[in-house]
Amino acid sequence: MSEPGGGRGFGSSVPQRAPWSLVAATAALCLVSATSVWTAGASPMSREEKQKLGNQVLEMFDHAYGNYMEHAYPADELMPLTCRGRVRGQEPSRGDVDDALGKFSLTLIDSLDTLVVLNKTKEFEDAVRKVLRDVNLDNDVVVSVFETNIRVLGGLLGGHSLAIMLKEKGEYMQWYNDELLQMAKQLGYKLLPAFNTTSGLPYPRINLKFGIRKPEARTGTETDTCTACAGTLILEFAALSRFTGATIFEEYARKALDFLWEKRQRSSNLVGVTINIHTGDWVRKDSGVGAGIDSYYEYLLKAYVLLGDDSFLERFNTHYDAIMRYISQPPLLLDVHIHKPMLNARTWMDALLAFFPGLQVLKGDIRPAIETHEMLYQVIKKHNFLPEAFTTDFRVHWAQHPLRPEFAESTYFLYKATGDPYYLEVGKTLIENLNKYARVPCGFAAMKDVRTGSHEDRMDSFFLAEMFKYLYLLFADKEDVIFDIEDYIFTTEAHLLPLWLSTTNQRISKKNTTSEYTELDDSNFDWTCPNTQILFPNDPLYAQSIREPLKNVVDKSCPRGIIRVREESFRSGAKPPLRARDFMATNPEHLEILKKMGVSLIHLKDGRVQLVQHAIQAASSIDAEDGLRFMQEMIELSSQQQKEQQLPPRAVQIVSHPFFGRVVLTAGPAQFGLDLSKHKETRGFVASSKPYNGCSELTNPEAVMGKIALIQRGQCMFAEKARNIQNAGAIGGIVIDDNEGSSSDTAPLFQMAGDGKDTDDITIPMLFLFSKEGSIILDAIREYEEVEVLLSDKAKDRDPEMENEEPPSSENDSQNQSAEQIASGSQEVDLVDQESLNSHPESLSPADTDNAASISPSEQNSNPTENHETTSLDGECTDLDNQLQEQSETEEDSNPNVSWGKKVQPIDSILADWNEDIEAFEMMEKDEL
Ligand code: DMJ
Repeated sequence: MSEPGGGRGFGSSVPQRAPWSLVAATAALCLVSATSVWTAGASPMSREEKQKLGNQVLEMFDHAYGNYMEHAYPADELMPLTCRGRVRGQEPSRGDVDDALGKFSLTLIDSLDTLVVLNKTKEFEDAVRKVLRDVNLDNDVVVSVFETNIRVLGGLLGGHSLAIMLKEKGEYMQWYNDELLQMAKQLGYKLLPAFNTTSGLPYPRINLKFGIRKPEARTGTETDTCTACAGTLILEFAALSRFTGATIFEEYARKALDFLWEKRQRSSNLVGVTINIHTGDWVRKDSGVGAGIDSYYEYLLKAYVLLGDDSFLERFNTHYDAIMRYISQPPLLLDVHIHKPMLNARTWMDALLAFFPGLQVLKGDIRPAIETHEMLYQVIKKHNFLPEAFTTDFRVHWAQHPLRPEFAESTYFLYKATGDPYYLEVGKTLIENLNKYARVPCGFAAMKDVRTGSHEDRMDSFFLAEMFKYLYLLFADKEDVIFDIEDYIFTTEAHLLPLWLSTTNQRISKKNTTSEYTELDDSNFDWTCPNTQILFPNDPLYAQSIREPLKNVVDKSCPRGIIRVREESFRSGAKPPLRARDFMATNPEHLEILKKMGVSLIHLKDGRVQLVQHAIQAASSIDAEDGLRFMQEMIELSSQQQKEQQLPPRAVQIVSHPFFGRVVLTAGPAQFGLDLSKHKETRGFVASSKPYNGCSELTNPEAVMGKIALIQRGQCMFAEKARNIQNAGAIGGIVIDDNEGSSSDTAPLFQMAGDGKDTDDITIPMLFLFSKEGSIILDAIREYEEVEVLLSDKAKDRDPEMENEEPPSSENDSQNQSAEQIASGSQEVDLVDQESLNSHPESLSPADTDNAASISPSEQNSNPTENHETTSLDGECTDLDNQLQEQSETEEDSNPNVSWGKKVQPIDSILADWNEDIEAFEMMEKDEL
């Protein structure tokens, strides 16, 4: 076992112990030398260009931070569309995502060390004073322990780390006397009651004022937490212990990590997504590197770097080996089951896994990092941002994008590792897309739907904590940062902790950690600093040569074709006796088969049918397994069905001054009037109709003539409103919800149904806005009088002329139950989910009602593509390739900004490329669970 690291001192080298740790420390010393060996490949970027981009990042940060401080502070977050602060309790609840908000000026604290990285020392000094003056950590609010740790505790510690660095330099922060650290300690003590479980795993939530147990706490009844939630504490808690000398924090975080390690699945060495904090049983047994697990792995490796404890590296390496064996299917990273790791648990990936290439750089495993990063970049090029989830054939699964920084983080680390200017170009694209699609007059707005370009009224604090740091550092030379970034490690929220902590207050004895490391075979693991000569064996085009074969992976993928199937995961020749797609609830033979498989069918009052499996009731274990397979298929079909029923949202884009297309609102479509899909759009000034409900002949036809009429929802059918405004000469209509406070951020969109009669007479486009989005237009009218909007299916690029006019403003998962869960207990599938029937009940047409009642699994799969996909594989791949090409061309036509090429790879070559996968896919089609 090696000794912990070197002494304190800025500019001194990182710990002088295991040379391996040199690369782990953000690839600081070893990999950075690759920058200087780079000689060819993508065109190098000039110093001027890098500086220009760096300055652009600074201006963007000012826009985001300035607007937060001006319009939101002291609230936790900025709502950039309505230009105000998000105060918990005053806005409709968004569920778990609100648990990050503790009424403690979250964004300010999360931004502290970003200010120093971006060389805004004066602003940092002001911000620290504000935190000390204004922030209260004793609010009666239930917050997430995980989020509070990484954002607030991490933010305070990052702020403290840089405050003492600045003080030592002698110019700024001379008055500082560890006040941020005292606050961090106070917060640390507030979080400790969460660890009062027999396992040592923390409760997921805590009341900042009342803790866990007190009746006023309103929390403490939870039984489960996510692995990342329990396993992402060690950096902040250990730093707190080492800074203050109070060892209890590091002890608690270590104990939680020890427990997770003990509970890893022993044959696969993987961990599940959620765990019972009392029993230690895995609640969700699917395992990946994204949501729910991500930073657990990150913290094992980084804990080794920061604390110099080899046991963390051994654990990380053991998990990493398992990840590369089971989850990594280059360029994909796909979830598997911890007990059956050869079995994929889903066919989509989430955006959080985009941090993983960065972690692989830290580990020194560059090739798979380059591959996955390139795949992600192609998804981004297609949709401008990484959707929250996307399928293995790179289609959007969840369309939101809350301005997550993970991809920028990996881009930064890959640039550090390879020195390849390609990654600078990638960063430039990220900057352009943020400015083009997410920038609004009052900050940057999360994307509600990357396909339409519509926004959510939300700018998360991690956008300031992480995105701007990584983008700035990507283009910065050493002299552009006022301290040596390589003396620090980034936490998962990109807060900076100094590496000298490894030798400070090391009073935590290793007796607290498990002692079984001797059992582990670590012969595969490299304990030496990766040599850049080996990483890039005299070949400056190394990274490019890895990326090149992946260039068309997104455009030309054969749907699901690149899932590697592990043949041993299937019983030979096994397939469920009844495929979900063939099932008919009225067929007695099918019902008999269901019974044998332990699946019962429940007819619900509303006409839906529900399937429930009790494995124990199956005729045999083989039948139980068949039942499990059938249920999994049914879940997939049901989810597909729900998606197909959902009409994509439409966009209302405000194009007049001062918005210039920058604000895009999510709107619901109508089942009548002009269909805005497929490139159709209507542009015009808006005018309120009189009467506002539009339920009778308008009394102000002159005001709405040739304009887009605003009408309030309620009191008559949507179609009636449409006819009245059309008769008055309106060229379109926007119905605004009369339920105050409603928003597409929190309520499901629906389509406005007709009135059950023929609606062919309605020819103007009609869209629906919830009240919050509607009030953005109403406020704009009040302020600017003339407000012009564009109604379409997808936000259009801003008018270049307008861009010239206006310089950038400087003012300021239920369906992922694991196989084991199903086998051991029961699972249910609703064939038709009420919420996905998107015609609003207020005016549900008879046709919709019929449709809802008659949906059955056998009808639902009548789509010839789907049937084709599962029957004839070779033909399928060819056909799907053509379909994808068509789809790709259509999207390209509709969006001039889409930059992926039309270069058509010969079909033979695609087939050759994927031959192996096609065979595997064929196997999967026979036996897929
Ligand atoms: C950040 O808060 C942290 O990086 C966390 O680990 C997961 N991701 C969010 C931002 O996407």
